[in-house]
Order: sequence, then C-alpha cells, then structure tokens
Amino acid sequence: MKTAIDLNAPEMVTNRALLHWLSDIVELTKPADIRWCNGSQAEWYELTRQLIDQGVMTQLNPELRPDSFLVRSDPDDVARVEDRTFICSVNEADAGPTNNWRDPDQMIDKLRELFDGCMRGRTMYVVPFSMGPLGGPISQVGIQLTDSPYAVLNMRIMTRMGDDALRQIDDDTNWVPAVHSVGMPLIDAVGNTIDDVPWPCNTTKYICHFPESREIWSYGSGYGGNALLSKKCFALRIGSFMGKQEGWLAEHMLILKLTNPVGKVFHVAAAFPSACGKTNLAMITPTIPGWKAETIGDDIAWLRPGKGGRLFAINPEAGFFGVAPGTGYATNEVAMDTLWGNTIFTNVALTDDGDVWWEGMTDKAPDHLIDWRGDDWTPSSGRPAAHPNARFTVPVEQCPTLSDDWFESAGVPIDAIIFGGRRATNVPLVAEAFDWKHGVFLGATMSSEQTAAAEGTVGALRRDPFAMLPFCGYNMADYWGHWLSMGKSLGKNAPKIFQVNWFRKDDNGKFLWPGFGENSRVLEWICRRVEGTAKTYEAAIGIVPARGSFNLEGIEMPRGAMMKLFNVNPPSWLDECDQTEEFFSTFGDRLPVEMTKQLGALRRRLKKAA
Ligand code: GTP
Ligand code: SPV
Ligand code: MN
Repeated sequence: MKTAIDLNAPEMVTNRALLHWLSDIVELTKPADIRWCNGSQAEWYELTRQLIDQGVMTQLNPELRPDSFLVRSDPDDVARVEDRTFICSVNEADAGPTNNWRDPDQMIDKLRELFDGCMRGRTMYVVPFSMGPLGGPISQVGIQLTDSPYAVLNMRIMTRMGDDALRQIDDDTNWVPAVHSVGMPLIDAVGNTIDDVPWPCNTTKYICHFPESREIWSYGSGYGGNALLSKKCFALRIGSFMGKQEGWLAEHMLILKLTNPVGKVFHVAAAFPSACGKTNLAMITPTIPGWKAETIGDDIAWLRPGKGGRLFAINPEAGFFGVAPGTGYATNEVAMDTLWGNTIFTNVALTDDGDVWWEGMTDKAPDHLIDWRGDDWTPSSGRPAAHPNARFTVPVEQCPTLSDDWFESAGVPIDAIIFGGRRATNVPLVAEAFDWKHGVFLGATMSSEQTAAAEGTVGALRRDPFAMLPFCGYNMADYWGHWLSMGKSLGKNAPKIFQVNWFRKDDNGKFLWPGFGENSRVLEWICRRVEGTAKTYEAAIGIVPARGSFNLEGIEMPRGAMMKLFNVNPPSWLDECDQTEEFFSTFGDRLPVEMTKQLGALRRRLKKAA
C-alpha cells in the first residue's frame, strides 16, 4: 500500500480497507507518530509510567492498592454528553424522535473540519479490540484510533485488546472503525507549540455514529462512554443497529447466573438505566440461605437465538467501568474485593496514605482528603469529595464471583429478562409480564429518575425505554418492533419478562426496600416463576406475588411497607397512561400497533380495578 506516511503496520495486517482508513485518518489528523497497541504487559508499564511522569495519573500506594492509579478529569468533562451524541443515519426517520439526528454527509464534512490536524504533536494509538471471546460466534472486532493514552489503558481493561484481536481481522473480516480525539493538538496550524494539560479535551464535543457504514467518530471528550468507543458507541449504538439487521439484540443489561439451594441453574439478564443498579445486582451477595450468585456481565449483553431455539447471551466486555460512589463493603462487598489492584480510578478522592475514597465507601469519611478536583477536603467542606459519576476501571477476571460462563463464547441461555428503573412512586417491587408482548410494553414504558451518569438534571423523571434511551442506534419504535419479532420467533422458548423497582420511597422520602443483597428475594421469586412454582395474582399492571409467596424469612420489614411496595394506584397509573400515549404519539406511524393495543388493555384493566 502506497502512502506518504509510514503507518508502522505490523506484518499481519493485510486488510486493505483497514490500511486505507488508517492512512486517511492519519493524513487528516496529522499525528506526530503512530503506535500500534499490542496489549502486552510491557506496553502497559510503559504507558502508565509515561502518564505518571507527565502528572496525568497518580500511582496509589502499592502496599494498599498495587498497580492502581488515580486520574482527575477536567471538571467539565465528567460524564456522557447526550445532547452532543448523534445518530447519522441516511434518513432522519431512521434515527427516530429520541435521538439527535444529523445528515451523514454534512456531519462527515463537519468532522473532517474538526479532525483536521487535531492530533498534531500527539501520538496516535491504534487499538484493535474484540468484543466477546476472540473468534466467538457472537463476538465482533473493532479498531479505535485515539490520541488519548488514558483511553488506551482503559480499553486494555475493558476489552480483549491488542495483537490477539488484530489477528481476528482477515482480508474479508467485518470490523468497526472508531476514531477518537480529545480535540487538543500540541502544535497549532502555523506550527506554534501548545502546552499540554493533565486532562486534554475540548469544549466542542461530538459523539457521532453512522449506523449504515458502522462508523464511529468521537471528538472533544476523554471520559467514559464518550471516549471508550467499544462500550456505548459500538456495543450498544452500532451493535443495536447490527442486531436489527442480523436478528440479534444488543442491550444495556447485566448478566447473572443464579443457583438455587437444590442446584438448579438460572441465567437472568437485566436492564437498568445508567447508575440504577446493574453493577450492584451483577455482583449480588444473596441474603437468603442456599442461593449462589455468579457474575457474567454488569453493563452490556449481546443476545442471540441459539441451541434449542433459546436466547443466549454474552458479555462483550472484559472489564467493569463502574460507579464508585455508593460502592462499599456494606452494599457491594464483591466490587470492593474486585478493586484490590490493577484498577484505574477516575474522579475519586485521594487519602493521605495514597489510597482512594468516595462517598459511601465507609460510614465515616476520613478527616482529610484531596478531592476529585485536586483540592484539600475535610468532612466540613460541604461538598462531595468524589464526583457523583466517579468511576473505577477493573478487569472482570478480578471479580471473585465471576462465573466460568464469562469465558463461554456461545453465551448462556437466558431464563428471565428484567427491566428496572429508579422510581420513587407507582412501580411495584416486582411484577411479571403477562406474556412477551406485554413484556415489550413494560420495557417500552420504563421511566427513571436521572442520575449523574450523563450531563443533565439529576432526579428529573424521564422516559428511558429498555434503559436504552441514550444508546439505541436507530428508531426506538423500530426497536420495539424488533423485540416483538424476536419474541415471535423465540415462541415458547422466549424468556419470561419481569419489571422491578428497588427505589420506591415512603412519604418521608426513605427507601421502602432495603435493596442490595435483599434483592435476592426478588430474584428467588423470579426463578420460582420460571420454574412455575410461585403463587401469583393478576394485578392490573402485571402478575405479582400472591400473599405469602414472596420470601420474607429473616427480614424485618416495617409495618405496611410490603403493602406500599406492591401498591398499584389506578388514578396515578391512568395518569401515566396519558403520558405514555403522548410519548408513543411522537413516533407517529412507526409505532407498532401492538404498543397501542397494550396501552388500551392496561387502561381497561386499571379502570376495572379502580
Ligand atoms: P452504569 O454503570 O452507569 O450503567 O450504572 P449501574 O446501573 O451499573 O449502577 P450501579 O450498580 O453502579 O449503581 C448505581 C448507584 O445505585 C450506586 O450508588 C448504588 O449504591 C445504588 N444502588 C444499587 N443498587 C441499589 C439498591 O438495591 N438499592 C438502593 N437504594 N440503591 C442501589
Ligand atoms: C452508563 O452511563 O451507562 C455507563 C457509563 O455505563 S459510560 O461508559 O460513561 O457510558
Ligand atoms: Mn451503563
């Protein structure tokens, strides 16, 4: 391949489209040099050393937390930026009303303008990665080009990154091209040098997806889902579109393996919006005796019909990028044990002995900390020491409850699908869908109070269908249609669908349900429903536990709390139906007729119950 710039490509690279794309992006972004990441330990040490020397990362006390680092982001680059996230499908209607759409040609013009020279003076890293076990039947490969060594280190944890992934790309392999720049060159257009900063980024941000050509372009941010393009950009936005085309599902779901006291195994997949409890449920320590829980995934599931006509799931990731605040020995002991070392912490606080701390890690805060902005902090400072969206990046293989099934390239058969949101009112602790179609309606009508995982007003109730509002790469109404057709082809092999809510509050604003390990009681009821042994009654909104069929042994619930947790108030549900109708109407004639039917049926059941 002829090119003006030496691409430094390893000999094994023969894919012409790859070399062509790389030379185009190199010519456009004008990096000082190109480095292919092989994923080795030596490369890891070299990059971490470099970032420590440059003052980007702080090495934590190796006696307390070996090979672990703290990074502080720019205070204005702390979460996903949903209003700067674009789906650039050829037709606007294919992006749908819940996505920001831009014309692909116009967006490419804009991006080429932004990326022109954006890597001057920096190294471009070529990061090959596999989503899912190498060469597995559900796995996919991608290549991220980035000028952020911090992103490289995170990608090495979050994916199977390096030479092994690169070897998966033959002359005719489909792979996803992803370009990322923090948008801060070190040399300007006329050759003047620009001083680097610990966390380079740009106030202009664009997170762009081209579903038809399966391309990703991300500009201006170094944080999480904006910069680790394997995650939300590929595994969910591009993935969901691929799934629609090819007959599978890419979902914002954890995967959990449960074994009951007589040794029967169940696999569940559960969708919760960002910062609503996936990582915690994926690492649950059951409080009820005899039950065992093992972790397979904590954020993303790829699901495909497989053996025996059942739905099989893999976790395409190799790491956890988890919310730090609220994670402690009292709530998520498994996560705390996972974080013993080899962890990158972003925007947490630093202790005086060189370890990390965040709100909720311990009951009592240390007397003195350096907060996430790098300032002195004491308990009387009156502000959080860690950013609410502070995160840890850690290999899944360090998780003490990791299931052997994580390595299983064919995935695990899913018995139950769970949808959960953060709802102070209305939504009961658990309900089962009457059937798959009703389950799709439950997913489509999810709402949740907004969290710090994205920019926006924390606490505001918003629609978040299937916990995929920010992550669906195509028209959400078509996505519901795809789910309906998947149910049809799965037929009697389709998993049962449930809705849960750990976050209902009493009149004083206190959580009614203790949550965390006690959520095993809900999982137990779900597994007994899968077996067909739990007793139920039909409420207007779904199938709920019959009195006495929900395991409360060994737990003291305040008087009346269970009643409140399962209470269904028809007038407020009818109000919600009106809002659902309004929401559905934004999809026009793309809305599957089944959704309108389901809404009508719910209204009739509620009026009967009123
Ligand atoms: P993303 O990584 O953003 O997708 O988040 P996630 O869905 O994995 O959420 P995570 O498990 O990290 O939980 C987010 C917050 O919810 C943390 O502060 C948890 O402590 C809190 N949380 C999780 N489970 C429960 C629960 O059962 N009850 C209550 N009250 N809080 C919970
Ligand atoms: C989420 O926001 O759902 C996350 C974190 O899992 S991020 O990778 O930033 O999207
Ligand atoms: Mn997530």
